[in-house]
Amino acid sequence: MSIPTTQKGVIFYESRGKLEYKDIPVPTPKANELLINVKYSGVCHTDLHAWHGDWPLPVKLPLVGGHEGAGVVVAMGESVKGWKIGDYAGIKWLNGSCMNCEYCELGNESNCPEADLSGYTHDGSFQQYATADAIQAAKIPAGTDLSEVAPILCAGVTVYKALKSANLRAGEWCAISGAAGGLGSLAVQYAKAMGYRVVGIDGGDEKEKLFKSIGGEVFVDFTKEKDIIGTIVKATNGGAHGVINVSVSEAAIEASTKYVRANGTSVLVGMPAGAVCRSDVFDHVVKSISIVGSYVGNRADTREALDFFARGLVKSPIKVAPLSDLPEIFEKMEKGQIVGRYVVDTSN
Ligand code: 8ID
Ligand code: ZN
Ligand code: ZN
Repeated sequence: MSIPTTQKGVIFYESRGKLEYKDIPVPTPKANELLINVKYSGVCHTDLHAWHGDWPLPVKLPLVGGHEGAGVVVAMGESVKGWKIGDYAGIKWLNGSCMNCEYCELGNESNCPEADLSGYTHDGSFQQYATADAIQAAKIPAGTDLSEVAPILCAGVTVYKALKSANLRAGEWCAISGAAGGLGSLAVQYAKAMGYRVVGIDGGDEKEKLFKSIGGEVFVDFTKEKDIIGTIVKATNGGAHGVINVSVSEAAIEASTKYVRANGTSVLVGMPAGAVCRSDVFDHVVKSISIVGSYVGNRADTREALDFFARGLVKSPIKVAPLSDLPEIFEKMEKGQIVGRYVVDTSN
């Protein structure tokens, strides 16, 4: 297979700088890395946070973003085991970790102090050829639709792990705040497949339509409903047993601490810039609620999340656009106008 020396990619040189679609060099895989010909990449809100410089963790500059890349292995370093040329592979947020620290030892690799992050500290999937640590790269079964599987690699894995962190039992109520966005639209489906009843919070008729079409039971429109907390408590007969916070809103996160049921868990996933989670201490104690953070997932979570997808229990509500459209996709995302997930096709 002949590998070119240059390729198309979207790169930016400074925070909020121009997103340039242009020819850039094809990277060379290190001894432990795969070179993946990326066919499709999901566009996650994290990519927008990275471009904005929203978080206290510095990004590599210049940067090629993207961390939901699905493609084909075209080359590999000399110490790679368990992969062959032509295999389908996925690029995840966690590109690689040390595999030696106390966190890695227990399978909590995303918490590794040396975590290397695709589209953040390591050039990611908004290019035609990207490198990925062979240990962390996701194995995608042959024959999988690469455009549809792309969002599973971050959004799917993340919400699946977050749902596990909510410790719910079948038949219990799960609230999903941001239910028709990229993560939310997958969270609704994983929650259903895991046996939970779903109440979703998001804004607008198109988002309500998507939510209902993927199995959501009760929709609360935050742009219209004045009493979001009261409505959820009533609909769930006492509050949601668990909440998955995937909106990019500090106010929505605070509300989740109020409509969660006694002994329930509010899981923090979305990370609005500079946000603080406020919870009334009296209620927190008397209702004995838990507020927990959840950060992507490990290799087992990835395998399991992909398995739900492969069995058809979870479908990706995607819109495919050319990679060169990334600036317009970011603009829509900033305005909260995306229903489901955009996936970019790297061939144009
Ligand atoms: O591992 C992690 N913790 C992780 C992994 C991946 C992504 C965290 N994230 C974070 C992202 O960085 C981002 O902060 O999760 C957040 C959501 O990512 P996304 O799903 O990719 O974003 P989106 O597609 O823009 O969806 C956000 C949804 O929230 C709704 C919007 O309408 C949109 O549908 N929303 C907003 I903004 N305000 C809301 C509100 N007040 C709201 N929904 C309900 N109430
Ligand atoms: Zn992501
Ligand atoms: Zn480590």
